[in-house]
Amino acid sequence: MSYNNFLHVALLVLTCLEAVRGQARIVGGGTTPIAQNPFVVNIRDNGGKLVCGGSLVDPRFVVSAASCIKPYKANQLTVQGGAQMFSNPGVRRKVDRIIYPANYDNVTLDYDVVVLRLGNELTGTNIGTINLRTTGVPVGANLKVLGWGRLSENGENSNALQSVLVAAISKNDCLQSYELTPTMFCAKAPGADACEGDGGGPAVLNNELAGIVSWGFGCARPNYPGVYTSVAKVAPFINQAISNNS
Ligand code: 4AZ
Repeated sequence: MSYNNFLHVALLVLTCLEAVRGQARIVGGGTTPIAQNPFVVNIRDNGGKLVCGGSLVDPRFVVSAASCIKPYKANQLTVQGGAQMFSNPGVRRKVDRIIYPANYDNVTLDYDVVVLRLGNELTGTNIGTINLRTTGVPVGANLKVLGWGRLSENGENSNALQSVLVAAISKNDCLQSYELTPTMFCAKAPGADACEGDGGGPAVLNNELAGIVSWGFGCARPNYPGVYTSVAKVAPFINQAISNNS
C-alpha cells in the first residue's frame, strides 16, 4: 500500500515534474517461471483486476497483506495459482473467508498480514505450498520478491510473473526513511523494489516465506526502501488462523 495517500498525491505531482528530466525508475526485476515458484499466487477482483499477491501456505490457505485485502469482501476475490501469465487460466479458487489479526493497525500498518481461506483446495501443475520462516531475517540477506505488479512506479502491471532480489537492511538504517513497528523490516537494492500490485506477495529466503510485501514510498526510490511484514513475527497468527478455520 502507498506511504500515505495525501503525501502520495502531493509527491506524484513532483514526480510528474521530475519525469520531465528523466526521474522515473523501473522496478528492475526479470521474468521468472512459475514452476520455480509454485507457491506464489495472485488475487483478483470480480472484474479481473489484480488486487494483491499472495503465498500458498496450505492447500486451502493463502497469506497476503491486510492493507491490500481490506477494501474487499471475500466473495469479491479469486485466487489464481499455477500460471506464469496473469492472463492465463491457471487454477482459480474463490476466497470464502478473510481472517485478520486482531493486532492489525490500518494507520501504522503494524501486523500487516491476512489469511485467506479458499472455497476448495488449490492444487495442480506448478502449484505447491511454502513453509513459514520462524526466525528473523539477517541484515544483508538477499530476498527474492515475486509478483505481477507495476514494472515502474507509474507504469503498468506485468503479465508475466516477475522476480527481483533485494537485501535486508537494519532497522536503524530504515528509520532514516520511515517510522516502523516491530513487525516490519526493510529491504532494498539499486533500481529494484516491489511496487503497486505486489502488496501481499512473498519475499523468500532459503525457500521459506520470510516477508510479506507491505508498503513503501513510491517504488525503487534510492532513499525509500520497501517495507515487509516479518513472517517470523506473525507466524503464530498465521498458524492459529489456519488451525481455527480448518
Ligand atoms: C503496494 O501498493 C506497494 N515499493 C507495495 C510495496 C511498495 C509500494 C507499494 C514498496 O502494494
